[in-house]
Amino acid sequence: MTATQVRATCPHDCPDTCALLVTVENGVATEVKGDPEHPTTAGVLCTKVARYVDRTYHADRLLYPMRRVGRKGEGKFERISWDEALDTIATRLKGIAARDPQAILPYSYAGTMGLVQGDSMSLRFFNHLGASLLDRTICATAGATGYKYTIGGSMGTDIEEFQNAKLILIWGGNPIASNLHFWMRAQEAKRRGATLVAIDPYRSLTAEKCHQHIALLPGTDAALALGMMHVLIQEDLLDHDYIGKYTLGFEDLKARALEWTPERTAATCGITVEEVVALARLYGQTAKRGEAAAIRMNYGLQRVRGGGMSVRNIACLPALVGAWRHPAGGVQLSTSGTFPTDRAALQRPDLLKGRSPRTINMTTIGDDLLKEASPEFGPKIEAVIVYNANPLAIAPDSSQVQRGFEREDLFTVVLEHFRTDSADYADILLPATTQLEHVDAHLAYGHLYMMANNAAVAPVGEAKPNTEFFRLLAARMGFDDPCFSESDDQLAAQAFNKQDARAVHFDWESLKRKGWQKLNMPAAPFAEGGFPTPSGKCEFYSSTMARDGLDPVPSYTAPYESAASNPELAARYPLAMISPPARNFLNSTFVNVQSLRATEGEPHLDIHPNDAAARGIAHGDMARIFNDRGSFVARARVTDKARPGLVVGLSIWWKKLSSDGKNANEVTSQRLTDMGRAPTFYDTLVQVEKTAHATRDSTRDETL
Ligand SMILES: Nc1nc2c(c(=O)[nH]1)N[C@H]1C(S)=C(S)[C@@H](COP(=O)(O)OP(=O)(O)OC[C@H]3O[C@@H](n4cnc5c(=O)[nH]c(N)nc54)[C@H](O)[C@@H]3O)O[C@H]1N2
Ligand SMILES: Nc1nc2c(c(=O)[nH]1)N[C@H]1C(S)=C(S)[C@@H](COP(=O)(O)OP(=O)(O)OC[C@H]3O[C@@H](n4cnc5c(=O)[nH]c(N)nc54)[C@H](O)[C@@H]3O)O[C@H]1N2
Ligand code: SF4
Ligand SMILES: [Mo]
Repeated sequence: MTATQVRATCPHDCPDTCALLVTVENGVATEVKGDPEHPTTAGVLCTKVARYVDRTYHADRLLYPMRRVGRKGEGKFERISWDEALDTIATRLKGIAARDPQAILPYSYAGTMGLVQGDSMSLRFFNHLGASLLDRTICATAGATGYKYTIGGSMGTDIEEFQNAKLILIWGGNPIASNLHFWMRAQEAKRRGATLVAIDPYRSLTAEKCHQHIALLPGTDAALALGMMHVLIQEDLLDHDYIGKYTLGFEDLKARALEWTPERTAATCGITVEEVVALARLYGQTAKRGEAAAIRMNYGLQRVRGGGMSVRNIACLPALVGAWRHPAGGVQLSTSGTFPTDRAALQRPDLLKGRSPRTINMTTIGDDLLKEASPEFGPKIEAVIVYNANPLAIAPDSSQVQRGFEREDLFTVVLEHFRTDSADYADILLPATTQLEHVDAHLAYGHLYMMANNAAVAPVGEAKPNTEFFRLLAARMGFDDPCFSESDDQLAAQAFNKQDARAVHFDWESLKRKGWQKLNMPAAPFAEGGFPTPSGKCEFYSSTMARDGLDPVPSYTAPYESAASNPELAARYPLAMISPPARNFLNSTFVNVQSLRATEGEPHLDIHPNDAAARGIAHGDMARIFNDRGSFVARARVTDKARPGLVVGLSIWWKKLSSDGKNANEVTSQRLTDMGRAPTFYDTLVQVEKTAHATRDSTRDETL
């Protein structure tokens, strides 16, 4: 028996984008390990992907195309051939496109982060067709927009520097669950004497292990940052030289920050005055001593009405204290903007040939699927092609999403590995390859390496890569542009723009051999300014924001759903609910891997002892969580990890693997953030009551 090792890349929507080594014996993958030589992976994988072989060869993998024979959502299918599947899809899409191709909608997100299997051939197809465009907002656009206004693009402190920081604010993130390799660096910093502070309404796994935890109310981070600015200014913990040379609009910022006394900040955030003052001093004094003060800002704080502004305000802090001067100082939100990705080559927007189709926001898919044709909306959506996404589980206001996908006149195609909640609504369900079975090129949003993924094994069953499905469908539709015959390797070779100094050394063949290659980037990117904003400075005042109709100076907007903004609603639904990722799932991926699901157990709701007692709820009781949009049940865990007034339902469960066939998105809303048109998952008021609802045995192996 000969074992070979194949270089691969973790495809999941996780900042770490680990380098993998796949052991293959007789054509079968037997082990997936972290590459010990890749500096950020350092030979370590999370528990989820350490089980990637189990997921790949899972008994429930979709192996061949199927046609729905039951009701929508019922999950009854019969096997058909690829020819029949492609012919059926092509015939339906041609008929719709003859009336208006905008009635066809792609729905995709980051099931794989690959630049090839993500959106390359697929968007060539939809651009050529003239289908509706999809606004891919479900995760990161609020913060990305707020950060861009301030810093100029998604770039910041290199993860490989964080172990040298003396202070790390872990702001709105839970890296033990969602950014493990950053956490390894933070722990190294801690061993070297750094102070770690978690800013999070919930005492997460990470907050528990930090020196300090500031449990503010959800959605109030923008206010906390303003309060910190106030103290930094009042106590002159500023880097005047840095501010003078490399920032714009300090006087405007100062005037605004002076309105945010520690008292006002503390009252807004639901914390103490001392916490505000001490945090600002710790941050400002660390930088003043010339030591590295770093912020790892993440996604948890963005999923509220003011999420974009929260990110913007926090992104102003390093420039005020000159933290960017140190390679280990500054802030990291996402590194994705550091990569010179050549999306135009991959996605070919020129195939639109001057047409500008309407854009549908993936966050409001619930409402949009139910809209009739109108001059403002355009044609009714008649077909949805779902790939790399599970909208029935992950999109907000889930019962509305379900009503949309239930429409008898909607034609739905789903490409998947498994029969997910969304797959159950497919008219045609197609088997897709996993990362071990296809080729891809990757960027990362938590480190600075270009990554390659080689196919380790042949496709399982009749599974095909996303690219191949769109190639075959393009041929069936009669699209004859040569771009539809490019191979996955040809696509991958166009992933990065070699004209850009950061990627001049990019060569696909050598990247495939090596597995990874770091971008050319200076260690402290903004030590001497050089921000990619219109002014080249860190913009405390942003004229772009003024032009976009936004407050050009850091400000605070209360959540849509809070006692401060909507007392009437808060009287009926007094508890704020957040539903951040569970450690053993990746969004809704892996929920069907029995060993991982067993570790999470079943859907839980963490509730503070006071809030539980007021409702007669004891630890282990079943709770019903509800508001005007819907309800779901979960088992109560009475714990002070949730601050008073907050309940936490770690997510994202498959609905059909929950006892009531529902999940946390029953109660989340389709309202959008202040910037970036993003969802407000963590801006949700609910009421909770004890219920007798029986629970299923979640350790039971499911036949899906
Ligand atoms: N294991 C695992 N890893 C993942 C994922 C997963 O599902 N599972 N998902 C991946 C994806 S797609 C993403 S986007 C990231 C998300 O991962 P993170 O960026 O870590 O974001 P979240 O998990 O949404 O939230 C992190 C923390 O923010 C807190 N939080 C909630 N609301 C607020 C608030 O208003 N202010 C502040 N300061 N904190 C708040 C939550 O309590 C939570 O502990 O993780 C990626 N990695
Ligand atoms: N309540 C609540 N809702 C949330 C969040 C939250 O924190 N709370 N987080 C939000 C965030 S941050 C995000 S990013 C979204 C995530 O939403 P999605 O991107 O939809 O993530 P997943 O649920 O993991 O679904 C991805 C699907 O793609 C499939 N897939 C993987 N690889 C391939 C492939 O190569 N081809 C095909 N065809 N399919 C593939 C997987 O099997 C999986 O079912 O969820 C959002 N929803
Ligand atoms: S999910 Fe994240 S931590 Fe786990 S292997 Fe993939 S990239 Fe690494
Ligand atoms: Mo995300």
